[in-house]
Amino acid sequence: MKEKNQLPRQYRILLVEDEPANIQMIAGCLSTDYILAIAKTRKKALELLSTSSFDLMLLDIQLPDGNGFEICQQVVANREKYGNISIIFMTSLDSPDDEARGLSLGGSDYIHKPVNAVVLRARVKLQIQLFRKNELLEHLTCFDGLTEIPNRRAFDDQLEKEWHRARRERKALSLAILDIDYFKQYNDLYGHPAGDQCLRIMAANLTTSFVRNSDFIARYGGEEFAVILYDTDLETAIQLMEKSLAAFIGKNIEHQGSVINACVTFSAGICTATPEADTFNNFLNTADKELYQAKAQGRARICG
Ligand code: GH3
Ligand code: MG
Ligand code: MG
Ligand code: MG
Ligand code: MG
Repeated sequence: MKEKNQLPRQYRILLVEDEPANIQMIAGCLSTDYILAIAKTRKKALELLSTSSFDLMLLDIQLPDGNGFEICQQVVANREKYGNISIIFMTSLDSPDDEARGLSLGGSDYIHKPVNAVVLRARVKLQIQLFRKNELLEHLTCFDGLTEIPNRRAFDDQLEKEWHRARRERKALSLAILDIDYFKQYNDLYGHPAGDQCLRIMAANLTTSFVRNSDFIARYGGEEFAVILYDTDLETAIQLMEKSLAAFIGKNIEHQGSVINACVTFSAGICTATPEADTFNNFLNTADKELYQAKAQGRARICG
């Protein structure tokens, strides 16, 4: 399957190895096809893992200041910090017990030293291919294929996460549900492909309207979108959404079937949860009710 809108990228490998001769041989083997970083100690490996992102780690077990099993355990237990890296052990510990241990700790492969260059290249290539497939699968699971923004599933996960974070950190959390006005008529008048294009423009407009790292936009379903604004009170959320609506109207997408305007507009309902009040279940419902109000009051507006 071809990856959409994604240029092939160079994969990054972290080599954790303390023997100069091994480093030289492995670097010679891999550095033309991959971006390679080298750590000679456990300390350096963990430091590099927490400051840059890698796709694969080739992990020696016997290191001057610790061992590879510990590194693997630490990475697997702290994925948020160290990322979704694949791990290949590469070691002279060749007992079945050690090999089984490495694999049970989360290693994807276990290579015995001395390493054969051809075998190493083949095994690394295989792990990178698996990594790529996982990446693609993750993308397909969480992103909407039409607009290339997060989908409903990703939204549900994010909302729950942000809800708990807002409680913990005692912050306000705003949620907006948006719905394109008279979109059925738009499809009827201009055709489904034009409708699809309109949805893409809507998504792109939201992407440029909400730029903070913590802002989260999603296609909620059909012609409905959702925006999660962390640490944002109702007044600010409404202001931001008004701006986004104005920018969208400014795109001037002709819509002769719209009763209110000659161009495409949207309506939005916003709800803000404060740490002490509200329950999670009411949250989405309230935003939905506000959206209904915006529609009832004439559309192309924000209610909250
Ligand atoms: P309102 O102003 O009350 O929101 O009216 P509306 O016509 O926008 O609402 P309605 O729910 O009647 O219609 C939504 C339309 O959105 C109907 C459906 O065909 C269209 N739609 C949903 N998903 C897609 C899509 O992926 N592509 C296109 N082109 N249209 C879609
Ligand atoms: Mg060693
Ligand atoms: Mg709708
Ligand atoms: Mg509807
Ligand atoms: Mg609609």
